[in-house]
Amino acid sequence: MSASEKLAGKFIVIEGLEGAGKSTAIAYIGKWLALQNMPAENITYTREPGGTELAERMRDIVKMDIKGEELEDKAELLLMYAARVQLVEHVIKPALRNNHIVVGDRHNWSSLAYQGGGRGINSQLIEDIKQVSLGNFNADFTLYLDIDPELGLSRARERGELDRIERLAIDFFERTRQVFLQLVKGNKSAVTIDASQTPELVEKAIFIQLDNWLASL
Ligand code: Z5A
Repeated sequence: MSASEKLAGKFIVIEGLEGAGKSTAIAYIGKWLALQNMPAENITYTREPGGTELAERMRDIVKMDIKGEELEDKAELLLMYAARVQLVEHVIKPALRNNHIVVGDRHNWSSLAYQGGGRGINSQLIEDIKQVSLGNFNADFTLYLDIDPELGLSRARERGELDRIERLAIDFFERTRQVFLQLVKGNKSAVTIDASQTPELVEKAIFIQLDNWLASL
């Protein structure tokens, strides 16, 4: 079986804190897929929250500041899952059925890390919401880009104004990071990439991990 046949119908996810370099890493994954002769028209890229018209509107709500009304943590969590259900049902599952490879900028682990670790919402409650909304649907392979939150936020700051979540205190991101690290530890189909390295080294590390994963398929 060729590499592109093995990769057809698979869902790869990139996770990490802001400024970890997810957008940059996704371009490296695209480059790697081209090396595997995966036709560009058979690659679907997604981002979360977002990726459908309704999910993008939910993304706007999650990011916006409304004077005099705080978005409740549980409302934020539910919006993340509402957006995810729209994306999974309308884009990801149809693409996988069509033998596309799907490359996701964030997925379920972001909710466990940000809303669970960062906000402190009970992880069992998040698991229950995940089960109710997505069942056993999961990524086939997750690349977690690990970065010290100070460094990630300084990169994000250089790019422009910070949004509602990005302005939270550093310990929020420390807790978020710890959950990501735990999730990778407990999952055989996930790896950590040191995102504090130069872009060239990050690219190299991603290629090695993707090669290893492909060899295991
Ligand atoms: N969120 C949540 O709370 N719960 C959920 O379930 C989900 C999401 C799904 C999404 O915002 C927000 O929603 C996010 C989590 C929350 N919270 N915040 N805040 P987003 O999509 O707008 O933001 P993001 O996902 O964090 O992406 P980002 O800020 O755009 O970061 P990035 O894609 O990881 O980084 P980048 O754009 O590739 O790189 C950042 C800069 O660093 C850029 O200038 C690069 O040129 C530079 N860069 C990249 N790599 C390197 C290296 N290796 N060295 C030096 N500089 C680099």
